[in-house]
Amino acid sequence: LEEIRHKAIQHIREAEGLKALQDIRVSILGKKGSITSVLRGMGKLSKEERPVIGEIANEVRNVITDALEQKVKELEQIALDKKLQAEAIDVTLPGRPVPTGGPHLLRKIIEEIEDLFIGMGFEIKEGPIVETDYYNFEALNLPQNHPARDMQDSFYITNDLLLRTHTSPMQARTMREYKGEKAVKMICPGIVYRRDNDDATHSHQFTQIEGLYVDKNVRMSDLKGILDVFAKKLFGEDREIRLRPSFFPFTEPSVEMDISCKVCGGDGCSVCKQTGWIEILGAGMVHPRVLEMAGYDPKVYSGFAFGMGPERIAMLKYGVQDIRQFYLNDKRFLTQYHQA
Ligand code: FA5
Repeated sequence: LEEIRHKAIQHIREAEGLKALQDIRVSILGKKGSITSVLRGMGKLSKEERPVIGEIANEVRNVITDALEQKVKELEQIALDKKLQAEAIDVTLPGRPVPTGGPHLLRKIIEEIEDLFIGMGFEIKEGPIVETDYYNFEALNLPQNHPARDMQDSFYITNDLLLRTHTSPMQARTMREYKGEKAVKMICPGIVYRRDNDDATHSHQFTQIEGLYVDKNVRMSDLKGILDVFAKKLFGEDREIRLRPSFFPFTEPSVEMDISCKVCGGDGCSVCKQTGWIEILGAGMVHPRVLEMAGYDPKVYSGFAFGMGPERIAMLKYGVQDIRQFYLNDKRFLTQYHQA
């Protein structure tokens, strides 16, 4: 029995897992276990020996049972410690950033311009990108075969439908909607298409923002005043604007607006060219024929309109060197401006 105890305790101490302990339990205390067979053999012993051996056997069984329980607890504790260690969370580690999107630079500049004009009482309109020949040209005083149609190389879909070449059709559409009665004060951002060859400052797909203000007594000085406020708010108080005579069939007189820029400062250095001025929009007083065709009496109403290119404006404001960057979907370019 002493030997059984001695060996059992040693085996228990060395056991490495619960399975090994179970095997030890069976081999000693099980039906065919060593202690069990000692107890079974008691019948063969003499009367005097029986109680002595019985007591020792019971004691040995208790000692082994205790040792087994103790070892089971130890192993369970080790397993728990291991698990806790594996699942430990170090709250002092830096977080892993979750990549998030952000508005496209072009969307941001359009929203900024929208906010400026909303602040001056303009409403925002949207119109169809697939436009009729009538609204894109005829309603804007550009009849069939008018040479000025060549100024805008167009993508035709059918004889009568095309991808709009500018946002100006929304002048005619909005005036029609207002039925020649109410004042119109709107801007309309949107995508336009031209068969231009792509280069650093030209894209075959780009955006424009149209502006139209029609009311009684709207004058050229109102146009100049609004554009001046717009330029200063967008680019800074030190900027100046300059209007140059130009030609559009739907405005008379027509102008192009330049904004002053440093010839080679930080912003838009290459877009600024060498003159210190850069053109950002076309504008003018709405042509009487255009008012008339849209149902407004030119003897009562007058108005101004303008059309600008937000890509060129964003290039100037954020120093973007190539207009194609807006359309390449290169995340390295786009994410630079998420905080801007
Ligand atoms: C027009 O499209 C006129 N509809 C603007 C207008 C509206 C005049 C209302 C008078 C009254 P223009 O073709 O110049 O004009 O284009 C206007 C602006 O669009 C330009 O100043 C420029 O900023 C931008 N733009 C023109 N072509 C391209 C192009 N291929 N890529 C990028 N931007 C362009």
